[in-house]
Amino acid sequence: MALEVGIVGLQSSGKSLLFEALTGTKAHGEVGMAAIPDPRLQQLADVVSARKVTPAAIRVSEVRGTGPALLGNLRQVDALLVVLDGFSGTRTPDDDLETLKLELLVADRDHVERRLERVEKQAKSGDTKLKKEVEQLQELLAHLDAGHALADWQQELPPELEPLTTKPLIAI
Ligand SMILES: Nc1nc2c(ncn2[C@@H]2O[C@H](COP(=O)(O)OP(=O)(O)OP(=O)(O)O)[C@@H](O)[C@H]2O)c(=O)[nH]1
Ligand SMILES: [Mg+2]
Repeated sequence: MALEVGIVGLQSSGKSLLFEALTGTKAHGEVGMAAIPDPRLQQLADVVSARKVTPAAIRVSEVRGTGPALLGNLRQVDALLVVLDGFSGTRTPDDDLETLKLELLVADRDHVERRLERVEKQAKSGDTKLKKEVEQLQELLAHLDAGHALADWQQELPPELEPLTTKPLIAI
């Protein structure tokens, strides 16, 4: 399966332009493929007279804003590309990065809370595994509400969780 990255950023930070530059398409708020340039590929293809050459590619998805619902679309990606406006002179990229990280944290808190609500209902059946997850999620939510990062959580995370704040983050 191809590696997948998600583009996030505040309004007018250059998300769509980066998406376009990487994928060569203008499909805003969509998913595209970015070919990984590798000069060895054509050489190899020539040696074996390959009829078809398929470069390795990265899946790129762009979300059109922040907020838990939109950011939630990126729970499957392998890394986040945070686009920061360093060109207009009207913004402070460091501050925007902090704002973005906070948005990601809020989205993860929301994610944990929703999962807790769901598992709490399911745990009424008496399933001990689910009851244990309820306890874990309650502790995790308390940890987040105390202002701690999910990445600082020392115990193992419930495997069904798909947090955003533990993903590699590349600021652009
Ligand atoms: N000079 C300069 N202009 C840029 C750069 N990146 C984006 N722009 C311009 O800034 C404007 C906003 O860029 P977009 O790529 O549309 O930004 P966006 O984050 O997709 O914006 P929204 O989808 O509205 O949130 C456009 O006019 C771009 O051409 C850059 O690196 N340098
Ligand atoms: Mg855009």
